[in-house]
Amino acid sequence: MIKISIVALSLVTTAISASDMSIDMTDLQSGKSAGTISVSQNEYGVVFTPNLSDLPAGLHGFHIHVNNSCDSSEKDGKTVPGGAAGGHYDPMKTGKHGFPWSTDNHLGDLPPMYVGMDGNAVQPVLAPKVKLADLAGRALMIHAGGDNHSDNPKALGGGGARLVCGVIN
Ligand SMILES: [Cu+2]
Ligand SMILES: [Zn+2]
Repeated sequence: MIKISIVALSLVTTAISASDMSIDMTDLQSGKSAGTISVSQNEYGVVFTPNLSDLPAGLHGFHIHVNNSCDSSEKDGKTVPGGAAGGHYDPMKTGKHGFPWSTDNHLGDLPPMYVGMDGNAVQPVLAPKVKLADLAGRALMIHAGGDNHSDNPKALGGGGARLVCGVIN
């Protein structure tokens, strides 16, 4: 009887430690908190569970960007909010934006983030190719526009400006 309880307890402990990395997300315009995204791994991939508010309703491009920074950068004399996060995480050097479940594109290409009419994002996103180990030292980025998972007609899914960002330590 005692042995069974110990096994049960260790299963619970494992379940907790494999989940609940929480990432603080910042609104790049205001510099204020937009909420958090908690991250966990299961047999199907990594699940990103947002708890975000005050965002424009609709679908937003959502990616892992390569650098562990949400700072602005300068491009052609203009300030780019979140620019220091760099491009989409692409360890295989594919140079291509695509679907979250195909292998010939950026590993950082995630399914889009859905924001409800109330401006809140609570719907979890499942990324089938990603492992927790891919996340450390990167940034999570939510874009102003959607994502067609292609470089046409616009590069990187066409999501445009960087809206919300969080560093993953
Ligand atoms: Cu992005
Ligand atoms: Zn991409």
